[in-house]
Amino acid sequence: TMLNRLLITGANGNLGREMRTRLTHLAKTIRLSDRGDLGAAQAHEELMPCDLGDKQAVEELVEGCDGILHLGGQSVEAPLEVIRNANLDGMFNLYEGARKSRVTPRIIFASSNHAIGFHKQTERLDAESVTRPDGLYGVSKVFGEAIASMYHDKFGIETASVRIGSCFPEPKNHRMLSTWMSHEDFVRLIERIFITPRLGCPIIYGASANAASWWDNREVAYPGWTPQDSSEPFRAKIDAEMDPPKGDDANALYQGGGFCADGIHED
Ligand code: NAI
Ligand code: 15L
Repeated sequence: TMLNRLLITGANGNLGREMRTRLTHLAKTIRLSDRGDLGAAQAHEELMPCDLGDKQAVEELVEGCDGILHLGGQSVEAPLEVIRNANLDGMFNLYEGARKSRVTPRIIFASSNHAIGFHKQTERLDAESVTRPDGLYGVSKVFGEAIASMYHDKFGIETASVRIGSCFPEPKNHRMLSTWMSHEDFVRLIERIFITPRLGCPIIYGASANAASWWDNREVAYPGWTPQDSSEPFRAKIDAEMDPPKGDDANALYQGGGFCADGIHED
């Protein structure tokens, strides 16, 4: 084990439930948090449910953790009020907790491709590319990356902001042939981020080794992550199940796909 206590936020979510069982080799103790009931604690687990918008609770949550996998938050488009509480206040509260904690944690922030979603699918992006959020959700991920950057420059807290593409058991449509990341590749990335001696504050695109990828991680090769999986074996199945999106469909035009065509959710 390389960590003493790893905090996983969003532990009841899609990725949180996967990572709860797949990261047990990384830490002596795994502290789990989400809003709701987290079920029964295993011997190596601590359960600390709370709302990310609750500053005092989040500061207590972070205290004593040397690693944080921050998956908690609003994970699709929503009214600003919802996004503000979970992704703006929540991110600030987490980093204030990290700054005040007796142990400075290394943090993985689950950012999203929706921070860059309005780039065309014909473009190739790297960590230097400008952000082009495709909704308030995407804007909140840009904010999160900025919080991580500021706490690194001001206080030396190290964060990897991972712009996750589509992390599901399988790619579900043609767009995801470009954006898909397997759970296994995500686990390997998390291992490398916690193992690398000096992390800094990189932005890393979270995608498997897809032939149709739009993203280039060459500038952030130093953690030594090489994704092993590829969406290509799923292409025939997707072709058989659905037509590819038509030329003027957001799913064919933009990296963020359908999020780009959605309106704003009013409060
Ligand atoms: P999810 O929606 O299944 O899980 C998010 C969890 O956060 C939920 O269990 C929810 O209860 C919790 N949460 C939401 N608001 C909260 C609050 N105010 N206080 C405490 N907990 C709160 O999302 P998923 O798919 O597991 O994604 C995890 C993270 O990765 C999210 O931050 C998401 O934005 C990001 N991400 C995921 C992608 C994917 O393909 N699954 C793609 C890009 C980013
Ligand atoms: C995300 O950011 C969402 O959290 C996830 O549910 C997917 O929609 C993913 O992006 C995607 O773009 O496929």
